[in-house]
Amino acid sequence: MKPKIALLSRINDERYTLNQAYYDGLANAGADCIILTPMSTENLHIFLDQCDGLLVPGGNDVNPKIYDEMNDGSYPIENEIENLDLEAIHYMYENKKPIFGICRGLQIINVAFGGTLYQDLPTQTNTSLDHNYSLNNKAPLKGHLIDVDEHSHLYNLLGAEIEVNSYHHQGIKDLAPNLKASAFAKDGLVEALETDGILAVQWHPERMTSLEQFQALFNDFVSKCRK
Ligand SMILES: [Mn+2]
Repeated sequence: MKPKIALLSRINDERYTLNQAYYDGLANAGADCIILTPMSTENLHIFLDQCDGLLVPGGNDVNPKIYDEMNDGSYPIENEIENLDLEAIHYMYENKKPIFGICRGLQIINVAFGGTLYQDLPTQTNTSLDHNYSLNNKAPLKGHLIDVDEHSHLYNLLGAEIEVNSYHHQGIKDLAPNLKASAFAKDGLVEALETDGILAVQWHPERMTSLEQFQALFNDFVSKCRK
């Protein structure tokens, strides 16, 4: 049977939404997907019990209250989505099922395990990189270089240095204690993290699957969900 992957919905303009590219990356890797909307914890667990893995996609900013900060450039906030993401991440992690985080997915995974975020990179860091390059230039295959840790799992998929796209204005400040950074932008910002069962990236590989290495991230995740 094909692996079943839970994809978490987003809210935009009073619609539940999810970009089709996430689905395509997983479907091309041989998985079936179910999109989960906010719901009671009890039923969320019942749905997740049926799934072999969890993809936490991109979305809006993480509510800084979760990491005990006042709002300073985080917008917009969707509290129902915060609860959905946090509950699903903790439940799948406890049940030892693979989790793949993308963009906001990486950020909320870090926050779920006790990490913090820069709420707005241009105003809160002295970086000279444009981490919103791909959005500003409508360039889904262009952004900035990253260095991948040679001792990481990600290194097997991407190699030592590769260009990734960049569609974010927030980023990891303090990494959660149980997570390991596995790639960095040239300004030092964490661009990927991993720990047992979790791999998360700050860029959008679902928009780069025309390049083999980025479809490989979906193939790798789905193969882990098969086990
Ligand atoms: Mn970036």
